[in-house]
Amino acid sequence: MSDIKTLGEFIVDNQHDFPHASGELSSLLGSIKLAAKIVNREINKAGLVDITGAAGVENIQGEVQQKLDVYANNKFKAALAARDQVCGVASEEEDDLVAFTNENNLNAKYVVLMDPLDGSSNIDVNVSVGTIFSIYRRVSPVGTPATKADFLQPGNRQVAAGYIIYGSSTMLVYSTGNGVHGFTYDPSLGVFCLSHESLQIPTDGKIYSINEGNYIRFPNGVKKYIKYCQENVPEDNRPYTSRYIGSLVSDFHRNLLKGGIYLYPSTASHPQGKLRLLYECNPMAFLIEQAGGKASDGRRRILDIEPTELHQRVPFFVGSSEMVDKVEAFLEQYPDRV
Ligand code: AHM
Ligand code: MG
Repeated sequence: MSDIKTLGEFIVDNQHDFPHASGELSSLLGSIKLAAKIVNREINKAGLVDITGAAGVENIQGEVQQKLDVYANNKFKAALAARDQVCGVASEEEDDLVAFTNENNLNAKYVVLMDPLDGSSNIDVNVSVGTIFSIYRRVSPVGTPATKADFLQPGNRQVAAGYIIYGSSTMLVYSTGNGVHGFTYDPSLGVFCLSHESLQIPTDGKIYSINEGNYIRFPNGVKKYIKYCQENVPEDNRPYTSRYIGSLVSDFHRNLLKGGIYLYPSTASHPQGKLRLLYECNPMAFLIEQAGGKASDGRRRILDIEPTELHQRVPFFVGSSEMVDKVEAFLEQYPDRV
């Protein structure tokens, strides 16, 4: 038998990476792994919706079917609460933070922020979606309920972050600040197997990912960058390639492996950008920096932004470092909007 390493084994082997490790973060990552498998199973069945009943409709057992993003939120929340390592969560699916009040949870050290099912509008058409998560040490005293301050920490204080991509294969990709590692799910064994150790994004790339339908509403610097990508004729005599799935995790994952940039700038309808700083941009920024890339709001390092609100939005440029540098240079040169 070949030497397969499972995610569980890898986490235990690398536990010494964390200062004062006592197994809590490993256990926490284990609960994310478990919820990922449950959500993966449900997503795989999504195409059967006409047979099993749509969201909001009662199924044969008399249960009301949940929307998948609500389902994913509940499963991740339950898995995180059950292992006693987390004192609270914040989620795209929750208006406010959720503080766990069980005594063991009150004594837990960590909080988790998540987008339980990003790009969920893609499910109906069988396109890849993802889960994004971000982990911090709490700043409030152990033994008390989690507070907003535990969640409003800048991204540079993340202890770990990652995503699950429910794609043609399901993968879990994460970092605890010692490189980025990817694990591919083997459904026959029910385990995530190490498939991409120490991922590094190429410093430059030829793929740009942006919703060009918003073109006329983009800042001038972004328009100039898009034109640069279209007109630029690199050595192989081709312009850059445009690839946009409309599912951040999938676009990010492809660009991480191949080299590229994902852009969600401010637009007229989303003057602060569309993506959420705390549970979409920060975890992806943490991962990309760990992989040797860069994440910016056009001027500032994403990880250095001091958050003020749970659901705060931010313009987002993430990917190969030279590509992000180029966008920043255009935005500096053309600072006006129209
Ligand atoms: P969601 O959290 O409501 O799913 O929105 C986030 C998603 C990203 O996954 C994706 O990159 C982006 O929104 C697509 O937005 P648009 O349709 O405006 O291009
Ligand atoms: Mg989202």
